[in-house]
Amino acid sequence: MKKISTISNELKEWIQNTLNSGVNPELIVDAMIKKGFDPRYSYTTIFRLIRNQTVQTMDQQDPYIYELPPIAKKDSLIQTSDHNAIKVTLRMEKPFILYLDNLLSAQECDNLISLAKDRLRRSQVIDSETGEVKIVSGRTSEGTEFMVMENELITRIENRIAELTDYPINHGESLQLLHYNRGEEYKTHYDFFPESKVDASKGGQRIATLLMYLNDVEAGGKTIFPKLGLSISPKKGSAIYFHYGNSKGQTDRLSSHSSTPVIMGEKWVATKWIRQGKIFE
Ligand code: PD2
Ligand code: ZN
Repeated sequence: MKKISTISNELKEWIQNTLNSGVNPELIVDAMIKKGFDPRYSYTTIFRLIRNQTVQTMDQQDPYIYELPPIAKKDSLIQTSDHNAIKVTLRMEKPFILYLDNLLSAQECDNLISLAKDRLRRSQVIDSETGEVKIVSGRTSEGTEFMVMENELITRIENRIAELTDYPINHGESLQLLHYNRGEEYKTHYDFFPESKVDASKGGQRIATLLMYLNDVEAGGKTIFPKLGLSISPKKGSAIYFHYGNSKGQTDRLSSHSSTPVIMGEKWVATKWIRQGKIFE
């Protein structure tokens, strides 16, 4: 079988981050060879990355074209029919990011946590190369999901998110709840799918994330955007909205983000991923 001798941008970034975290380069070369990469190509690629030399990738895409999402036209105090004091406390344009205070009430946060507590299981990730769903060491949290409109609380929150973002409920995936104990983290990743895994019959690409903080974390557990130098500390009831997909089907690589290890206390978040099109009728 012919050996692979090109890498994707995503794999290149993963190798770079892994090298930066101090992993032995030989181990990375071995892993590449096991995955079917040409041995000579694997060694050369790693040497070039260590020496900060250019490595061509197969999917060097055109520059991302920024389009403002519907939420961008809202002002600094946002009202929805059931909740009237969502406050925009930070706004970034490229990529488009909002930090929203008071999206959920303290009672809603507590109720979400108690509903999730009995159904937690180890979180999985989508492999950015293959699209496969799997358990990995880079995501050590536990989580669960609520079906769209599963109960009165979920429906109320989903209606609020739809009004806030101007994307109807059926563009939203099921709400995910994540729980991180001390030491747990979610390493740098993108929320969008690899292009080959975008399924037009299921709403297509993910274009935005709303990440809601359900408790205050004593230390650690920040959401960071390493390419932007942006770091957000969880505050109960607040949320960040970030947008990374445009109408041309492009995705914004500046949106890579992570959750740093919890140092003291625990961390609870709820994530709503929004897709370009309808997931259901
Ligand atoms: O818990 C977080 O801060 C976090 C960070 C990055 C959650 C997600 N990504 C996610 O759910 O995609
Ligand atoms: Zn994420």
